[in-house]
Amino acid sequence: MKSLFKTAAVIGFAVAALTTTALTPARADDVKLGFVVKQPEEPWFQDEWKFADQAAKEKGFTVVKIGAEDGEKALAAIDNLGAQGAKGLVICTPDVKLGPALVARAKANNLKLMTVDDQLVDGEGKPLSDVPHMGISASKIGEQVGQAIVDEAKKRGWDLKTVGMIHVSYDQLPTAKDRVDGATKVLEAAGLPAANVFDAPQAKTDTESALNASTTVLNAHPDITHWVAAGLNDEAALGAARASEAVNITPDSMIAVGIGGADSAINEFKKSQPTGFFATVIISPKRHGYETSLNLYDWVVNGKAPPASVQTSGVLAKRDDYHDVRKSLGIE
Ligand code: FCA
Repeated sequence: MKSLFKTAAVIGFAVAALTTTALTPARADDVKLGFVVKQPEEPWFQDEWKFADQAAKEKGFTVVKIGAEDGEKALAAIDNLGAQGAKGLVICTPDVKLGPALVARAKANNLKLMTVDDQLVDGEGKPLSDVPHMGISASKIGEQVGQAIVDEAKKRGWDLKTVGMIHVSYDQLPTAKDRVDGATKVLEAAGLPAANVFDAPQAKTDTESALNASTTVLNAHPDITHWVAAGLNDEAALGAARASEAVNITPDSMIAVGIGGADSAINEFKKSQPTGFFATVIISPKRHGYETSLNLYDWVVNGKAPPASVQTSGVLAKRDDYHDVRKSLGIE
């Protein structure tokens, strides 16, 4: 009898303890959150991490930063975070089609899940809209790229009918397709013939892949003397610019405009002479790193769900004004 009472008391105590744990908001210094990115070597993602760290420092939580270059690593990262007792993660996935698998894995590990930059899709390619997401307004930013190219081509007195476009594409990623489509639409509306848009599909979203894809295009059209280039990010535009240099197209015959504005672009602007990388649309690593982390923290600690979808904007910057633009965005 005595032992039965004892057992009941122990169970009662355990239930009380569990209830208390469930009701007590987590203390900041107990909270661990993951920030997983697909390309940790890319300056954009390093900036996201930097701003995630800033949020963590301000609020007193811990950010665990993990690079996951493929699906296997992304799933392992989620298990790893679960094993460490993390409460949630922000992810820019290496493959958006992993959507349902990532959601299931986060759920199995009791982790709240948010996405940044690249939105998850289901088996049919539809966005997983119940996972909170912060991305860029891809079509609009692509149109800004197109407009910057058109304006500069006019300034240089080019006849758009004779200009070739290196269309650096990575169509399996919807935000990439929307960005490049936006740029192409503006260029064609301004008079660049659709027949002069040459697709340069990248195997990966880095400079080397863009360089390889662009080189093929340039080699196939030695008759064209004036070139423009657009792609999903600064690395894509840089790859096109590097390819033009390799075939002796001078910077005054090339207008490549990127998207990002992290060190990949800034280092280019710092060179003593202009290159074919003419401009970038600076997007905000602060919003994508700092704000996503704070939103996730608020969700974990206060139960306040993040906005379902946020689309951030961008501002055009060139060699001569990038400092001012960066200052106005609070990233310098
Ligand atoms: C994608 C690209 C990155 C960056 C980000 C906002 O993830 O691969 O380079 O542009 O969107």
